[in-house]
Amino acid sequence: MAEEKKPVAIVEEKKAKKVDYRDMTTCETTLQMLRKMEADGQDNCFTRAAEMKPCPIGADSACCKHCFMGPCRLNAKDPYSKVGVCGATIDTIAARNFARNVAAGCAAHTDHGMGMLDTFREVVNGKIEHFKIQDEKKLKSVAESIGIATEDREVMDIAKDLYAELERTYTQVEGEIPFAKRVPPKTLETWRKEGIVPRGSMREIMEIMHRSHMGVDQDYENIVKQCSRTALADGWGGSMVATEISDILFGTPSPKVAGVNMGFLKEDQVNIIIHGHEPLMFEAMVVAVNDPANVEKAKAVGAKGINLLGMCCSGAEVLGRHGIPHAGNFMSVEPVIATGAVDAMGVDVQCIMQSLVRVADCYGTKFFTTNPRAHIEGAVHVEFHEHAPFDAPNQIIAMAVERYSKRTAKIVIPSRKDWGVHGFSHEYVNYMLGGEYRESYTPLNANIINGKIRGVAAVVGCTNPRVKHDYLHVELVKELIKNNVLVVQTGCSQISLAKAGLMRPDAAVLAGEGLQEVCETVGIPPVLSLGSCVDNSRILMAVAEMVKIGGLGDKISDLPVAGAAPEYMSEKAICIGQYVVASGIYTVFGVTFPTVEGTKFHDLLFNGLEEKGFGKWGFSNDPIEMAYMMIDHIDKKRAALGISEKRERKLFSMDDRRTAEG
Ligand code: NFS
Ligand code: SF4
Repeated sequence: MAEEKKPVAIVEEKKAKKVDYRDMTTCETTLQMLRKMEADGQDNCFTRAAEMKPCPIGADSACCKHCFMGPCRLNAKDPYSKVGVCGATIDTIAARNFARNVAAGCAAHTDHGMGMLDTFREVVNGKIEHFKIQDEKKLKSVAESIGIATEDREVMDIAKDLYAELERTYTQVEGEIPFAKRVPPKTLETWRKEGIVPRGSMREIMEIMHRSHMGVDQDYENIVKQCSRTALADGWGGSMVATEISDILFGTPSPKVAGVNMGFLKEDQVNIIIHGHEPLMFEAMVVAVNDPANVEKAKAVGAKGINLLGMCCSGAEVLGRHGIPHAGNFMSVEPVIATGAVDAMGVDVQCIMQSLVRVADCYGTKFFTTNPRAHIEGAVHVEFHEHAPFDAPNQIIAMAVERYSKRTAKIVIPSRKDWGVHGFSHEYVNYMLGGEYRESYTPLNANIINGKIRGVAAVVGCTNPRVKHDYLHVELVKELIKNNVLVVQTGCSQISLAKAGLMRPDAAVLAGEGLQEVCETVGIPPVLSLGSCVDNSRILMAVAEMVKIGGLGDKISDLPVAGAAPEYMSEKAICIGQYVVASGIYTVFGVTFPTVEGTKFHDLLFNGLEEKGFGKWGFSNDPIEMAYMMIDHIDKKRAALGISEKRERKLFSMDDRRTAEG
């Protein structure tokens, strides 16, 4: 174990800026802890966001630092009045910046997926014994979906072939990624025509980095093609592999009642939070906290037991897979430490704020990095090794127990606990609608055609201190279900809605009449929680299935569906948005969008892509407006399918709403 380093002292002395926290979050436990942080003189991402106004030129993506003749700043108010030193136009500059966001987002998801595949290989080769193939049914169905024979074959033989085939998702230099076989043929045809079927993610990321280098691709339309190709290598590639391998190794989620919020911390237990994205260490931790030897250690210092909670995306995965409680989404990670009740926090990769080292130091929480790719200055590094998966968890537990025995920080645990149903997978949706012997999406399509369900919306993504935390997610989803739109969710967004109680079956009363009837008949909430951000691949599988079942067109872009990430912050979200758009789905983002309105690049993303047979981007910061943008789109698709007449209720547009509100 590395020696404990002192946290960096950059902001130690600075007093947190005074702000009204009620304007910043609708999450009452986060609010309570933000106030505590203020009283304790601690800054947090909300106060830092208030102090550091975003650079307006950067926010519009009107600057370039791709070479050292610059950096070059263009004028977003008059975007064609200037060019960079090399002559690059606003369209080239913004498209190249966007391309690099996509590249980083794709790299994050595909590296995660490749890590899962590495573990799978070692399991298949017999070099890792602690993890096993737990879901043989899933293994077979994934293998069959990409043309691997399964009949009368040994599980391990199928698994070996599956490994070899899926490795191509990353390393292949020519041809199409394996999961392209899952794409509805007409959608795939559009991709082929545009030349954007991904080869392998390494190749696509390499090429996009090359093409966005100074002086290479300087045609925004051509750059956007490579953005789509790279992003698709994430959605139908790296992310899909991450989801499928996780299901094969740890089990495909099925619904279970589970808890969300800070109230699940326990004062009389050793509290451990795992925060990050890869499920491997978390899975080992689930076993380790139940190991009698570890429980004994906790009891020996007077604790009643060990209480394990998740945060962010890996938390969302184990919430659905094992019912492990979830402490909160991205904006709640600093506040949860301020409870003083977190004895240890272990993190791996992605969305880990560097500030956590300092916050943990202030409240006495032991803070560990665990992944060789992600050390943080000042944190203790306890590396997780999948060949000896309990070593790191056991060390973290030991340190957490020690901290419990020496707790000095004042402990304030907010009382709020929210319950809901989590763990819907694409397979479970199939089963719940059709039953075990006739698993099918047919009832979903039928209810869309008969108008009880108007359409399906995926509401996903981060939380962001630049907008009111949880507010956009919750208001958007409420408006959607009120209008009979079934909502599916992943990532931090689903935690916002879980806290608002929308993942309980009785939340169906908030839905429109048709959706309510379907929810009550099937026994589901109107908002389905699907897992982490890589599990957006479950949404892709669901829409592919809807096309396959028939009656709703022959490509994804025909479906009455829409997507949104109202409070996004990460480059991964941009990549997700681009693969969802390239797959054929209208996708609306909030916060800010890295383009200048009125430029050709902006117009391509927001209009032109749809004309080429893809989805398109949309933007709004008003959740109600966002809802009606999505509903209007869903209605447009219904009309094109000739099923709009089945609905009696008239479309309630933004103008109607404004009139109604007087
Ligand atoms: Ni998605 Fe997960 Fe949350 Fe955003 Fe970060 S945790 S991968 S990026 S902030 S939803
Ligand atoms: Fe400026 Fe062109 Fe260099 Fe970008 S690539 S920094 S626009 S000179």
